[in-house]
Amino acid sequence: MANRILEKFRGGGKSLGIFTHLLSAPAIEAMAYAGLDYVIIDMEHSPIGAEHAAELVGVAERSGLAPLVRVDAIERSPVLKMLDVGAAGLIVPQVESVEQVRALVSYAKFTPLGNRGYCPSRDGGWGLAENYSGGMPGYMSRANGETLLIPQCETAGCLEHIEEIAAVEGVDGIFIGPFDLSIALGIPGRFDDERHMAAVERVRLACERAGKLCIMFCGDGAAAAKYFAQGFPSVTAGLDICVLQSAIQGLAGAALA
Ligand code: 3PY
Ligand code: MG
Repeated sequence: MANRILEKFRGGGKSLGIFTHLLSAPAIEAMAYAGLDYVIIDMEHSPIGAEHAAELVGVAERSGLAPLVRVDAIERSPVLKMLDVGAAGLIVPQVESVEQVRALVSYAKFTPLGNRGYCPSRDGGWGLAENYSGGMPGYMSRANGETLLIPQCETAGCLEHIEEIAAVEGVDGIFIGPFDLSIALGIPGRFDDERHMAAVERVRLACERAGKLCIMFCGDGAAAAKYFAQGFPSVTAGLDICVLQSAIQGLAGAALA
């Protein structure tokens, strides 16, 4: 299935996504009608496990949203499992070093880029999906080109080496985690601080120079519009449970005013 975030990036377009912590199939289906390109199933900051995440990958895909998964460790097992079940891309948190990024490439990309292990899996329709039409070599090279490996920049180590990390072959983009980045900079939650804004722009430029996708996370549509205007090709705007909460708070406020 077409990877909407990648297609938009290659075409010079903007893509918009959201994190899900509701972990609900109907919620993902409902979001697909609302004009988003992708959903990030969050294994880092939610209790979701691999089996449930795999089901939601299928739900998102059938609804027309590119299913991204944020894994919860820089390890072979979660990377391989989520790619095998058909994630269109992986976001990897708390990356600190170029060495960790090279290890991730070896887990996530087939040879010649890496050392991803192979077994017939849902991702290739167990050998019968469209992306398997060129047989095993065709599937492997398509998976390498179309499945996104996206480390997060949210630690001091990653920021310090961001130009080198963004340029690593096999890295498809960088996802900025503004909360953890602000903690790393010693200014928790101060996204308007010049040091935070400079770090964010540094990551964006590193990606632009390397020809890689750069995804910014923020809390709402107005902030997303600002980041698109700054030149980000993709923005993840919010967390579905917070969007729901804020809509209900608005409703209650209007009803009880
Ligand atoms: C951060 O802001 O630290 C993130 O990882 C976004 O979820
Ligand atoms: Mg984070």
